Amino acid sequence: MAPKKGLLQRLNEGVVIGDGGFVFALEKRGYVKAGPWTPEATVENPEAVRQLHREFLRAGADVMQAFTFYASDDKLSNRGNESSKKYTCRGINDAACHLAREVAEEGNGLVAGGLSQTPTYLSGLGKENTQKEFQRQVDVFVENKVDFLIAEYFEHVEEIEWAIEVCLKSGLPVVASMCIGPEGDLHGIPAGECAVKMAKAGAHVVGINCHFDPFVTLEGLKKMKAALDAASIKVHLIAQPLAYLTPDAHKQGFIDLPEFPFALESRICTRWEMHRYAREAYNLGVRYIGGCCGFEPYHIRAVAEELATERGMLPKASEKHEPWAGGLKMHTKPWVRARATRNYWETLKPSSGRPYCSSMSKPDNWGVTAGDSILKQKTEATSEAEISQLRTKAKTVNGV
Ligand code: CBH
Ligand code: ZN
Repeated sequence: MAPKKGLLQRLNEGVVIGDGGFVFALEKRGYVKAGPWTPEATVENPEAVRQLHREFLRAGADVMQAFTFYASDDKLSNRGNESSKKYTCRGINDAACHLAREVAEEGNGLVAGGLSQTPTYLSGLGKENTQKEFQRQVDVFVENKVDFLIAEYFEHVEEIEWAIEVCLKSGLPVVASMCIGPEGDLHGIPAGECAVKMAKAGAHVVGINCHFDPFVTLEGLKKMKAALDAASIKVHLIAQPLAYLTPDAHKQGFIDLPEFPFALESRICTRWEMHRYAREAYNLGVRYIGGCCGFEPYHIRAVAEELATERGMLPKASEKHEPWAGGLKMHTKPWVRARATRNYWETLKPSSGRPYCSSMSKPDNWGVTAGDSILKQKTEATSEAEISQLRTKAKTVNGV
C-alpha cells in the first residue's frame, strides 16, 4: 500500500476534515469530569475513547486527534478529589497516541498530538516553565510517531508562540489554533495580528477553535486571512468551532454564557447549519475544517457530505444518511416524506420548544483566566442596549 499522504500535502491538494469535541462528548457519556476536563479516560476507559475516534472516522474525519487535551503535568495535578489517582502526562499521552493510531489505521486517518494552554502560563510562571510542560507532551508524541502536532485552545498568543517554538523542534508539521473570536486574544491582541504572529513563529496552519459558533469563528478567520494577506504570508487556515450558537457571547466566548457548560443544548447547531458552515469555510479558503466542543459525529458527517464533491467521496456513515434527507422518502407518513428536500431543511427555523426561553442570554462579565482560578474583576450586568445591539449583530452574522 502506498504510504499515507501527510497533512501539508493533503491541504495543498484539497480539504482535510478534522474531528469533533472529545471532552464534551465524553463528559456526556460519563467518562470525563466537567471542570477539570482532563483526559484520564484514555487510561480508565480506553474503549470509550476508541469508539468515539471510530465514529468520527466513519463520519469522514481525516484526523484522529489523540485525546491529550489539558494533559500536561501541571493541569493533571489539579483534579480535585481525584488527584490522588496519579495519572501522569506521560501515561495519558502515550495511551492517547496508541488509541488514535489504532483507529487511524482502520482508515486513511492521520494522528495529531495536541497541546493546550497551561496553568503554568496562566499563573505567570514564565516561558521556561511553560515550555517544560509542552516539551514533556511533545516527547511522547515524537516517540509515538504522530503525523503532526496541533497546539489548540490558547487564549493568549504569547503562550501559543512558545508552544509553536517547542513543537517545531520535533520537525513535524505544526498547526496552531487559538480559542479566540473576532475581538482577538485576552491580552487585547487583534485576531489578525494573532494569525500573523503564529505564522511568523513558524506554524504551518493557523486559525481558531472552540469558544464561538461556526459563523462567529469564520468572522474571526476573515480577519486572520486579511492580516495574513496584507503581510504576504502564505499559510493554511484551520477552523474547529463550537457546535453551539453563540451570537450573544462576549470576548471569552461560550465560557461566559450562563448556560456553560451544563445547559447549552438548545444552542446546538443542526446538521444543516453544519452544511452552511462547511461551505462558507471552504469558500473563505479554509482547508482544515473540523469541530470542537458540541461537535458530534453527525456534525462531521454533514461537513463531509457538503464537501463530498471536493473530496470525491462520501463518508462511510453516509450509508445510513442520504444527503439532504433522502432517507425520509421511505417514511410511512406522507407529510414526513414531503420533507425529503434540501429546501425544507435549509429554510426551517427550528423551534426551541421552550415558550419562556429568550433567544439570547446575558453573558456573565467576569475577569480573565488566571491559573486555575478566576479573578473576578467586575460584574456589571449587560445593559438592555447592549443586548439589543447583540441581537442586531446576530441577525447579520447568523441570519437568526
Ligand atoms: O477535547 C477536545 O475536543 C479538544 N480537542 C478541545 C477541547 S476545548 C475545551 C473547552 C473547555 C475548557 C475549559 O472550560 O477549561
Ligand atoms: Zn472546545
